Amino acid sequence: MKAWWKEAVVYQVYPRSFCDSNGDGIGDIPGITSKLDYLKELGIDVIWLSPVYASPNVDGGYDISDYRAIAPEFGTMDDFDRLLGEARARGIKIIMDLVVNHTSDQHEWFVQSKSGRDHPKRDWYIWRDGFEGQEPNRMTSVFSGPAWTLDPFTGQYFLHLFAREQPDLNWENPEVRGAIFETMRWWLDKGVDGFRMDVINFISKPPEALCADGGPGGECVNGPRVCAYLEEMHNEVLSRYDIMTVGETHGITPDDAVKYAGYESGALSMVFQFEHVNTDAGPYGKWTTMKYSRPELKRILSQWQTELDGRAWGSLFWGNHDQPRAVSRFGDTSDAEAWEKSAKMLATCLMMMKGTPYLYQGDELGMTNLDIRALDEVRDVETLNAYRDLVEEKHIYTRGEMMACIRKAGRDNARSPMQWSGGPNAGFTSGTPWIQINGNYRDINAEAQRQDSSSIFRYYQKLIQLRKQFPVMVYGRYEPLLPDDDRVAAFRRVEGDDVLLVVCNFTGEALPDMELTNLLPAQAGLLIGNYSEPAESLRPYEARVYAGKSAASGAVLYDGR
Ligand code: TEU
Ligand code: CA
Repeated sequence: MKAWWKEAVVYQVYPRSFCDSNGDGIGDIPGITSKLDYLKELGIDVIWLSPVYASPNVDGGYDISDYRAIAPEFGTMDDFDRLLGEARARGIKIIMDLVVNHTSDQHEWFVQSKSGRDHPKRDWYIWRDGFEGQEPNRMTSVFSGPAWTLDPFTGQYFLHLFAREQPDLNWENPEVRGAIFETMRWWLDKGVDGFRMDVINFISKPPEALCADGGPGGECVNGPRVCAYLEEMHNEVLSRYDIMTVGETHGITPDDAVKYAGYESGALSMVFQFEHVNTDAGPYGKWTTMKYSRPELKRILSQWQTELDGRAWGSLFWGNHDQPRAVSRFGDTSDAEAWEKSAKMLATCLMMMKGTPYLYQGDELGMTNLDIRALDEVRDVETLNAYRDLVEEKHIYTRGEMMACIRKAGRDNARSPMQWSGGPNAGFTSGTPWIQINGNYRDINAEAQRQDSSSIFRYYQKLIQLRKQFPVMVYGRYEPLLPDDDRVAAFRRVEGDDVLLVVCNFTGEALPDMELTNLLPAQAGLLIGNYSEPAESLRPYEARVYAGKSAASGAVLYDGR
């Protein structure tokens, strides 16, 4: 079935780093509004807005203290309404970040919950007695250290799967669910077009994981009632609006994706899976300098395409505000040529697979990782906690080793300000930016790329236009090709007798032995590619897409014009 959100291209805005309108060094909502024409020019359909709610900002706004207020540093509710209206006037939809696995510890609900063991909101969070004067069990938080923190006033521990300033809500309590659903309706009635749901498969905790027995605790992903809660959310809220929803779901299999977002009975439009961005993890998770595995990446991408076929709609992304920059990670930044070619190749591969593509701000310019040299340049709580844990407490890494891991994998890499121009502060702010600006902004910026018809920006723009022109790019079946050749991602998209052939060279080598001719569809024309001169065989990081027909017929899908 067709749906607008299957045809859409989504662009993620991380507000703090997008555009600062008033010179306080912090990106804000009027700043986003001022860049809508830029986004329209790029051609995107939907903005995923990372949190703009009131927040003490311990975790970049993912610690919310009031779900119905805008953080003053981002603007006012009037500013938000104006953004929504101006976006709509340009045909751009906005989806909000829904962060309801946890709140901030400053949220009124938590303040009340911790005010006394008998408070009616006590049970809105997850409280346990300690075990022999220690944490209830040995469960650890995603952000290092114990997942339990003692509240000295009431003498019990509360659960936090992330920072201790992010207590987990108790979804078992129907009042909690009711309050969340009401908030969701409030935003939808205002006119937002859906939600990206933060760690939504963490909301149901297996009872064993919470045992106060001093044991190991347990995994809180894909718990026993996730589906039940999502179904309830669907009935109470989602099914009443024409919206899109995407669940952030770490640690899922394709079968889980079908449970949460299947065509038949899934509550959500789609989910994000993360397997393909975990092939460069090591014994200490993301904190390693290991390169990603090309064969693994290829296998995973292809497997998700194949396994979701006919069962669930997929989502496509190379990065987001939690991941390093795509071109630094999966491409090649060793010289200007490799940078440009590999960024365009990644864009091609992403946009040509089946699913809704999500671009992260700055990826359309090929923005790269930050060169963080000192710990006091780090802003991200996950990174700072991991440093304390792995360097200071466990002595697993030396300072220098950990700094190398941070440069490769830290979340600040994606959070440096948008590079709008080669002018002061990259055109992001007239003040002092809250986080350092990438030193390469004079070479890599929006102003320069808008003036250059062969830029990465113009290439993304063309890919997005093609997606509107060729329904096979959206709805076509995915057919893997050359499964044993790790150097390339090669596949077909097929819809009726329309065929696209996609070949992406993930290596920095020319591939003279790669035979393309026998893969070509009938009446093939080159739809898009990242080299301007034709050539027989694939060049370093070359990407090519041919459009044609499944058999020689009178019709031509694309005649090269
Ligand atoms: O991320 C969930 C999450 O698990 C991440 O912490 C991820 O594992 C890690 O950052 C990878 O480097 C979501 C948000 O996207 C993230 O920004 C929040 O910090 C987190 O939830 C808590 O709300
Ligand atoms: Ca500002």
